[in-house]
Amino acid sequence: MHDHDSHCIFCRIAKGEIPSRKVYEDEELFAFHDINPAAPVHFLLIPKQHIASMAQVTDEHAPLLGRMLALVPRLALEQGCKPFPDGGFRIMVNTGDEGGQEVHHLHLHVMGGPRPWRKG
Ligand code: DGP
Repeated sequence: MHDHDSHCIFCRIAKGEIPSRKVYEDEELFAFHDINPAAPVHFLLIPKQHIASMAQVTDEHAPLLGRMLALVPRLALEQGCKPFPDGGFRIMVNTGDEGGQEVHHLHLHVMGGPRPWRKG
């Protein structure tokens, strides 16, 4: 149903083939804790469909990307981020080598919680 790359670690996580600490799942999306957290709250939100990075995103992906962004506030609160404006969160999308992307499956980093954080 979804484009799937059997060599992609995040495709395999979304399928449950590689274990992760799941935060959320629906038909199109999957979220799980980052294995190397840079902040007290740090999870990744991915489409189940294999999209290599933000650089591959086109108009046809807009509804999917919209769903991803719209889900973040709820998941961030559920994971312990304090409400805006005292709390809040950071969304980061590394893209390509020079963008610092290591895993070539589109993912939103969602980071929050009390500072200092390891990154920024
Ligand atoms: P990026 O540099 O934006 O591609 O970030 C990739 C993130 O993915 C990095 O923070 C660590 C995380 N990560 C890599 N492999 C795994 C894994 O097998 N499980 C989990 N939970 N996270 C992973």
